[in-house]
Amino acid sequence: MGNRTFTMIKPEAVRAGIHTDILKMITDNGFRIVALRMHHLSRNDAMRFYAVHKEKPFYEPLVEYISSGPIIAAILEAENAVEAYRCLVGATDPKEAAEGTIRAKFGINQRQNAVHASDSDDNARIEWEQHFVESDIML
Ligand code: 3AN
Repeated sequence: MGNRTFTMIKPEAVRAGIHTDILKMITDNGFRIVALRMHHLSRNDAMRFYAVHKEKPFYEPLVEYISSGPIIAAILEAENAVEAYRCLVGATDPKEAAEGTIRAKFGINQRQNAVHASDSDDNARIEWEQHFVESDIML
């Protein structure tokens, strides 16, 4: 199991100004931020990022939404990072997310669920390489 994962704070959370609370919750839970970037994904960036979902009915609105305003991308470090971070993030639907998770606290609905969390070591790397070059990342 790798010790790094990728997260993205989604546009509605950045727009609402709660990204600092989310970043604090992440570091308070033992994750070290080793790369951080706020930027606005183009429609093409968003399509590439969510390419695995391109057959799903929610793909088009998801692409539209994720490119609707600036996001914050980050690489997080912790032991067994992918699994540990998905645990902190909670279920996709904030209504089903366990108490004390990021989505239970900050999510609005299934689409506007505050953060993205990578689901495997391989996908984490593929995803962070869409936001960072090697020299952006702390050793
Ligand atoms: P997770 O982010 O919990 O791993 P995925 O990978 O299944 O969930 O879905 C990627 C993103 O697609 C979610 N973060 C969410 O924003 C959106 N999404 C997933 N399922 C739905 C749905 N049924 N309706 C609307 N948006 C959805």
